[in-house]
Amino acid sequence: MSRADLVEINFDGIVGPTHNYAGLSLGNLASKRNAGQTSHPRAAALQGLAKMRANIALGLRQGILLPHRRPDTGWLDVLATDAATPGPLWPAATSASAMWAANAATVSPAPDSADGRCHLTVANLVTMPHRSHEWPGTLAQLKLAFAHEAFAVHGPVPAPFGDEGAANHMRLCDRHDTPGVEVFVYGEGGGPFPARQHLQASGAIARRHRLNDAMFVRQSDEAIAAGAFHNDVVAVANERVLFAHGQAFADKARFFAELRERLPSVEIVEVPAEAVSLKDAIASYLFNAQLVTLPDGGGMALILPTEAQNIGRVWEWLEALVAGNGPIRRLIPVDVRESMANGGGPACLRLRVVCDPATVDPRFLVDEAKLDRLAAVIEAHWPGSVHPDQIETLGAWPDAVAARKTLLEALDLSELV
Ligand code: SUG
Repeated sequence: MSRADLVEINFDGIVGPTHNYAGLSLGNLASKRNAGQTSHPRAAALQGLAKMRANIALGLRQGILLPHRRPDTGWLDVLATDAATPGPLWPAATSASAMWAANAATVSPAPDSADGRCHLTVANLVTMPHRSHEWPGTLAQLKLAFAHEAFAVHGPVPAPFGDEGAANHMRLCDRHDTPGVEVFVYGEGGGPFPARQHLQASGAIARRHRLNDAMFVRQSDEAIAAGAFHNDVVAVANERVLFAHGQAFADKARFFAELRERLPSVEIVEVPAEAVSLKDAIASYLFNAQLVTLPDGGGMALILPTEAQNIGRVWEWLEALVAGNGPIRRLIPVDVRESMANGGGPACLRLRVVCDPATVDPRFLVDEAKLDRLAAVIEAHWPGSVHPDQIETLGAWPDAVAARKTLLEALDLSELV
């Protein structure tokens, strides 16, 4: 069974005007390392747009998700004793973390579901306070973008079961439009850093999405301890290819054997720890790549952060990989340095949805001309730089709120204000 109208669309989160380095994410080494640095929201958003342009030029379909209203004064009103006076909760209320769209939702395309609909469950992101208040803003967008009856958009899995969306979910299939095996990767607590994805949450999503074929795979404790706060820092899948670090999973022998049984055509490209250590994998973010199928039989390409070129051992390994006869034929480095400094590579910035583009609200789809319009708004209204110490002084930050409003107006999406 295949449906030729179904294609993969990458929905990238646009970096909001409040993008800053407040060091909020325990277990995310880049976020801790860069805490207190000056960020550049305008450059960050433009880097994101440049990545989208490059993907459109490759012949890929592109969508967007919008920044949320930050600071989230509604959230502060509930939590802070004096919501008008900046205090310790302000950095968490001000974070532009919704840019990492891989954490927006878990998406199960129509061919995988018993009811033939594409299911989306918004991620609750309960583990990190600064991300725990993203889901209402994300859900509002998903309900608009995917209002067509081809989709079923679900609310979050209830707390305390942590769910971080597509960052811990991989889909393996012969082609995007054929039924796939959905792999949910969860962590167990007990290590130095929190395990953000809980098995109970993954199980609930698989049931709710009425999946015909789902697997639950434990992330290795070493990976979490080394800084892989999401599975997409050490593994990525596309169609029949799984590209993963040798230490990504707790019991890889069992996982790989079972996967081969369920999808005999699967090709597992494993990077052994002897070639690239977990430390180098996390420093270079080579797995936080968009592994995409190029149109017209061009094979697959890895769209990875330029940081992957900075570690000789990593880049040499990748060059040897594409020189061989495997399914991954091209390496395409992209500069998303501002997002990387908070632990978000090219893959973190996008949410993949396999669907018929005609069923998506066109306001969430972009082409070159629309990206030009968005770039003009960002150039004119996004701050050039922000230091986290300014967050207190900026308080309710009316300029940031107004900047986002201008962007929404440019997209005819004022109902999200
Ligand atoms: O949740 N960083 C994000 C990065 C998310 C990356 N996404 C994926 N791997 N899919 C996080 O840790 C840092 C914010 C700060 O420190 O200011 C932050 O939230």
